[in-house]
Amino acid sequence: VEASIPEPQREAWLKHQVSGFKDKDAFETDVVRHVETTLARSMFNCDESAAYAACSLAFRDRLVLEWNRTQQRQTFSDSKRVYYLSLEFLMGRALDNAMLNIGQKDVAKAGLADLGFRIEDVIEQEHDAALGNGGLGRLAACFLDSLASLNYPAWGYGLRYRYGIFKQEIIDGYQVEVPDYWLDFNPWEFPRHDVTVDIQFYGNVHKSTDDSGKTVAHWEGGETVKAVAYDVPIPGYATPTTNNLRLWSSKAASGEFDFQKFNSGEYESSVADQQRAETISAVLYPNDNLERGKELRLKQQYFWVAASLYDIVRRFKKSKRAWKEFPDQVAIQLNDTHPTLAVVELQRILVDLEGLEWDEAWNIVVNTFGYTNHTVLPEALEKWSVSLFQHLLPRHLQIIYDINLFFLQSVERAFPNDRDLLGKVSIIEESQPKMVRMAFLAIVGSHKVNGVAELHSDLIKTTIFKDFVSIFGPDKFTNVTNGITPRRWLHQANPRLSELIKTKTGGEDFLTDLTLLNKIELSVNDKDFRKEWAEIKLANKVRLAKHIKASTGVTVNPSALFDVQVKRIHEYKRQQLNIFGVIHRYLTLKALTPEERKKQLPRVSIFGGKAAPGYWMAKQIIHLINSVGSVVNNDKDIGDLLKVVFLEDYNVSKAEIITPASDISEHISTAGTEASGTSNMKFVLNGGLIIGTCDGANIEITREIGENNIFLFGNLAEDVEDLRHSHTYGAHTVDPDLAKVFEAIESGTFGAQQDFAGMITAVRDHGDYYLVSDDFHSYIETHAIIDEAYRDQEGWITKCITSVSRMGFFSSDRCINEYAEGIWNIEPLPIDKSDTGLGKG
Ligand code: CR1
Repeated sequence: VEASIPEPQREAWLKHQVSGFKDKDAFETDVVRHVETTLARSMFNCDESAAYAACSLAFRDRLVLEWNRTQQRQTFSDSKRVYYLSLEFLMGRALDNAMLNIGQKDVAKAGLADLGFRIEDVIEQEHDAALGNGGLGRLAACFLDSLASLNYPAWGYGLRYRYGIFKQEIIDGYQVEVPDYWLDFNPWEFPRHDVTVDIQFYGNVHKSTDDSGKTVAHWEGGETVKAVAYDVPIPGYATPTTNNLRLWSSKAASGEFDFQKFNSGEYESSVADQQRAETISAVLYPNDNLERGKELRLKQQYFWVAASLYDIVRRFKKSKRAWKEFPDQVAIQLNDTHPTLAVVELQRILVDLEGLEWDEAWNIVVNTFGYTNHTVLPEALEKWSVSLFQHLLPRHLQIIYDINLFFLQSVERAFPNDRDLLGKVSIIEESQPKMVRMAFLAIVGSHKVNGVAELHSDLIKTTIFKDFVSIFGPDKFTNVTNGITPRRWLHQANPRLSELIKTKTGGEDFLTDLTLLNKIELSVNDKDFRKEWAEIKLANKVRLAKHIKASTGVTVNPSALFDVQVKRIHEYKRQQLNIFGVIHRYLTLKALTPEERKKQLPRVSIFGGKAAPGYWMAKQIIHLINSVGSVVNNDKDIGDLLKVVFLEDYNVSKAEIITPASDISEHISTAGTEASGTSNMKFVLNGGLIIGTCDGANIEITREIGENNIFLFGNLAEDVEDLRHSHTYGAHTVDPDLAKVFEAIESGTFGAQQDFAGMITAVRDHGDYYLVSDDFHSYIETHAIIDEAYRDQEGWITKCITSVSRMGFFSSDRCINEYAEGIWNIEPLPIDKSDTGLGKG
């Protein structure tokens, strides 16, 4: 605190302390000032994007004050902090969220109107911060919202990608990827050019003996890259607490470029180093639930982990505490295995740089880390080749070998004569080439391992991590069922429903204690309430219908049943099952007489989601959905009875429009494959029902809302293995209704049949790994039940209201409190309203 202002001068600071706008006028003053000074524009050239910029800057000013105060408060209180390490933060837009969390959206709305703008149009100007792929990244964003809202001292650490997840365009029915350069204007980040860390790669290790005879390892040579911090304020809801998300950006360590080379005329190569360094944080890998083992990805991971740990350790060292107190001050959560190198890096810092004994250091490490597993899919479990490690991080490889040695020795002591076991749990897989198993390293290096829904947490204990349960005992393994923030996913996305709920729960407290939702169940028979409920759903559907028209050109009838599946495209999520079902519906309608058709219930099948650029089958699925759409949507026999649309570029801000507008949404993964799912929670919270398999959080949603309020179908996780075995490779008899669907595709009904051959062969000839045929009949029958249930509108609304009232459990606040108590051992930091944040001196 050398830069601290001395006591006598502090009065002047307090006198001039900037305060947030108190009313509409003050807000307008700030906006006009930002337009005229910060943006150097005027009322004669202020468009919506300038209004967005100025409005954001006005809110940012407010946010920054609370942010500074929060940081000072947390520093002075010296309490334990949690650090959430995630390679993905799928934040979406920030302005609307800031206005709502601060509680000044009404002020902004009125102020913007005075100045000539509609707040909705201003909000629309913002580019999504899309630094993530799907559920894992959005979960991290919901967690940040809850951590701040609950006043926990917490930081997020991630990478500041220059390009987030690509923008998806649909051209002639095919996905085309376009780079998403989102940093043109980003008022929500603060570059900290004074907060930098030098990160080392490659080089070699030599060992020496110090005066006391101890061996010391030195990692030398190689190349250095600079990490620069960019900070993003994270406002809590209805609290001044504003936490920090720190994102690292890579830069060449040695200035801008090589002057010597430049002066000698080698212009191109003079910038090569700079470009190589900047490549590290240039782009987010666009894979969801898939790892590809690319060197640059490992570089990203180490770059981010090393910078974050340096920062965390630097902060701890300022407290002058003894090292053994580190886990009392610091909890670090590993969001999947992506940051697992942090375990090794902390051990390296403690042993190589700080001179601690191995065992003492290791104790600290294990007590500091917790690891969350998000998937059991084998293709998503990270493994890195030993040779890549040797090349890129030679000292870390040695430490991994030592960690493994000591671990295996302890296993051997506990389970003598079990050679087999040693091979099974070794962090090093004795394959060709040898691989480092990151999940095993994360387990060994953490004091708690958790799954993200009950079924998933049970599955990891009985399948992929089974042997570790025998070794460490069952208490190390726990469950924390995922949650979502009701601020963004109800209050922000569905303001009218939020208002209506408020009238029945007695104020806005349900947004901080979601269990209060149960009060609306008392109004389930209240006529006016039900009427208003139905009106809101319809209005949300009208809004989505407009979006569909604008983005696809297709006109849909808002009173049709909206059937939605939006999520990353993946075979395990089974969009193919959905589109095969849609084709079945189409064929059935075609076979009816015009008279019979009139009795059918109109449906709109809405799809959205990105395919990883290299995922051929996922791209084929998108193409089939679009091809079916162009046939069905133009079939005069069908009219409004069936429409099929694919919404381009599904992202967080589009989810905010889509989620409140669904009647039924699809969560239909092969049982045992979807760890949790979180959009299932969002849809139910917004008064939509779901069709789902007994998978992930669907099971707990059923338990909470009751099985009459959910449409479950399909085989159970426990039967999946046997079913897979029973499929005869090469000649699998498919379900007869599905066979008819295949016939239609193969006869060219939806365009060139060879375009979709892969999807059919996967089921018919390649063993149907995802059980599409096994579940098809049950899927079709369940959709027929849904049609019937929807005809009974009164019964349907009762189901919706009842379900919403019972969704309290799925708040990310509940989830974060469970982590805080069961894994991190941290407490919220109470807010003293009179606190100036300047501390006591
Ligand atoms: C899972 O597939 C889960 C999220 C968040 C995903 C999804 O079911 O809801 O994590 N897993 O826990 C993942 O991305 C790499 O693994």
